[in-house]
Amino acid sequence: MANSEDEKEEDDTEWKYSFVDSIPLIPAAASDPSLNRTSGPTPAHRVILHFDLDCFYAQVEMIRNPALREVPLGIQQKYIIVTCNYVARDLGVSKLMSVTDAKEKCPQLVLVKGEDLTHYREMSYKLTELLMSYCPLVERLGFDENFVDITKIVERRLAETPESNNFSFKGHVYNHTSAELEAQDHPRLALGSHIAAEIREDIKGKLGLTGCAGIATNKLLAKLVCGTFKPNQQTTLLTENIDDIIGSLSSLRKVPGVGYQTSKRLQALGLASVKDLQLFPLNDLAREFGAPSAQRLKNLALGVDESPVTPTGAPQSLSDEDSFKKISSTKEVLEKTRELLSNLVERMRNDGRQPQTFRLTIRKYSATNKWFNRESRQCPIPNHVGQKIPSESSEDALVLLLPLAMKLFHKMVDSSAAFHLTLLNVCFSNLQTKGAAVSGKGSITSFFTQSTSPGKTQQICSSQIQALPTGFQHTFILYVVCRIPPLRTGVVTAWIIRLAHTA
Ligand code: TTP
Ligand code: MG
Repeated sequence: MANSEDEKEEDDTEWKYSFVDSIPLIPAAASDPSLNRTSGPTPAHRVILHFDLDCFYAQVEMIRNPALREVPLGIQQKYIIVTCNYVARDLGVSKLMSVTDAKEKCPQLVLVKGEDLTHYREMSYKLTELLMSYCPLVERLGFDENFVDITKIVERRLAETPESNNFSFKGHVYNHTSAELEAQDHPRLALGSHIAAEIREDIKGKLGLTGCAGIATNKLLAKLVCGTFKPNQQTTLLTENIDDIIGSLSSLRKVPGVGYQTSKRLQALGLASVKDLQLFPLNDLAREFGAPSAQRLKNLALGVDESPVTPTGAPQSLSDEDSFKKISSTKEVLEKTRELLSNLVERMRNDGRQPQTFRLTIRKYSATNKWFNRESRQCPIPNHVGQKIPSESSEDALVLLLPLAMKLFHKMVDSSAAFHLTLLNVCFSNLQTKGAAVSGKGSITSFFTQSTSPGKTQQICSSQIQALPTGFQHTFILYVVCRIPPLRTGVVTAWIIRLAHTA
């Protein structure tokens, strides 16, 4: 049953990992047979978000081909529609319908094969990575769901909020039409709803994806409330409505955490509804499932979930990107790449792992395909450069990475002709923990750092530059440039561009 998600073991069934598989039994609950909702270490002050993207595979396909947005779209795996867009849902198609039934319901349904998960997986990790830029406590659940524990962010905001503040909720509040009155009594959840809205907006802005969010005091409740209003909406669950939402579940199988096998065993005990489970004696339940699982089931039936948001593990790549109306000169590309790389190197340094591969992605302007017109080139990161990234000399790494980036750029863009870019993305992948990478010798950067100090670099004369090994000259100049304020780099930029171009 228990089978936690492991990124290193990601495979084509990753979306399948369900809540029941991802939550370990809680030993503390086992030793405390009371059913008290406030027992255990869970503070009622936790604020947990659950994100679930709308019609995920279909959204990815609609981003890749915007023409699909307006038509009923089904994603087909073998003979099943694994998901469909909301246009198709309005016409009676539903998830997991057979292709035959779906075509019968909606003859104009457009089908896209969804067996190759590459794009879905890529987008899935991008989402988790984006969430992790808010806070490290992000737990993946399948491809398109994530829990985020934002308690600390909320506490910080609360501390900064003046006492006179009038709290309000963003989005829906479960079982409430007008939530203004409750907001003062639930400042944390109210703030949580604002943070959820900000994050959803960011997901839309950066990845072009819409989704739902649930805001509650634990994972179980956040997941339950998340789907109350779909698509592209969010709902907050107040503690006084926990019984309502649990009571609304039509069967035990609807309780996140109760899988198929468990529900069969409960059925065999004569339990059909959530109410049945709530009332069933714990001791009898323990005889069938053992004390820890029995307590866990009882807790779930009461909306109690003390399990922490357990970070799924570091992503397999880190990237940063920016989109813009127009970049059409190599100088702008260099400046933007430098800015992005600087942030990324900093994040990579905090991460502590050493990337082995660098990828540059660009998006060329296209009037017809605004979102998914991307092109990438990648190259290995020389070990002496990679080693610098998670170290104190990460700035030096930046200097060495810029020419690599520009070289990749020139592979994709003929800069002697006019070009129009709308996005740049820099990415480190193949991340290895310290010691795993081959140790490098003779780092050109260490040569620079030994022979120059930042203050002195601007005084280096051209003969010294020319004395450097061919191919490292441009690197050295970039090293200098990165140490002087951006506004003063203009003069040498043209030179650097030429050097990077020929590298
Ligand atoms: P879901 O989140 O269940 O569905 P969804 O995101 O498509 O739609 P919703 O708006 O209702 O959230 O699953 C996420 C993706 O997982 C889905 O896009 C396709 C894939 N999937 C399968 O491959 N097989 C399945 O049986 C299910 C349910 C989903
Ligand atoms: Mg979804």
